[in-house]
Amino acid sequence: MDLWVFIGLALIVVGFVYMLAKKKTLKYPEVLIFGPVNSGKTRLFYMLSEGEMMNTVSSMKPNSAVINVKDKMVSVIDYPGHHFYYQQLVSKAPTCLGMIFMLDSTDKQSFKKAAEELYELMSLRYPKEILIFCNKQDQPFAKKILMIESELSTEIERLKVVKENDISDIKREKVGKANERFEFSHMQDFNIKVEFAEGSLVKNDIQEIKSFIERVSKA
Ligand SMILES: Nc1nc2c(ncn2[C@@H]2O[C@H](COP(=O)(O)OP(=O)(O)OP(=O)(O)O)[C@@H](O)[C@H]2O)c(=O)[nH]1
Ligand SMILES: [Mg+2]
Repeated sequence: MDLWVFIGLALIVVGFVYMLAKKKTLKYPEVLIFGPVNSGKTRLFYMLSEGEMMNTVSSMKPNSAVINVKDKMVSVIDYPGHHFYYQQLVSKAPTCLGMIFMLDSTDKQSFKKAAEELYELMSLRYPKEILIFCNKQDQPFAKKILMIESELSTEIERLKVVKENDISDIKREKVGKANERFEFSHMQDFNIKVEFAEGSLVKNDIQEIKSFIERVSKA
């Protein structure tokens, strides 16, 4: 083979390997998906990253993928709902663009734990953008968005009273307004925006999630 052809080919191969390595190490702004076990996080992850509707099983580790959002590259990370992964999520929270907090609207038992995790996150003051998605609205016993918001607010109000009187709890920032019943909109005073949406992944109802990702990616 002609020497120059060989050098040319070698340069192309080196360039290709370099670009692959760079793509792997490039860090894109992140959108986190969290929430209780079985709420639909991984199903959503595959809808966003592969555009595929698939049945999923309980995750053993986080999934991540880079997606193109209106010509911006964004990394989407889906954490298993087990509390074990909560600390990993918290370490990403200060730098992420936003978080999608998935709920199974039929699983009332999971709301208490969800409220505790939301309370903790809000007391840490990150993430600044949270979308609480009330999933599985195709199911006959799914609770509606207003009912879920009210139940979460009641539980957070209870936590607010308990934790504010806990003198060992010194690092925690205040959640909500003093002397007022907790409402998610109060978090705007601390520059935290919490939105609610409802839908069903099996019915491909993810427009509000996509709009949320687009909006936070623009920032
Ligand atoms: N009926 C119904 N089922 C859904 C919906 N979204 C997800 N599922 C199903 O719920 C089950 C759990 O979904 P996953 O996405 O695996 O749940 P997950 O939140 O990732 O769960 P963990 O990884 O265990 O934390 C799967 O069988 C999904 O197909 C929905 O909108 N309606
Ligand atoms: Mg999962």
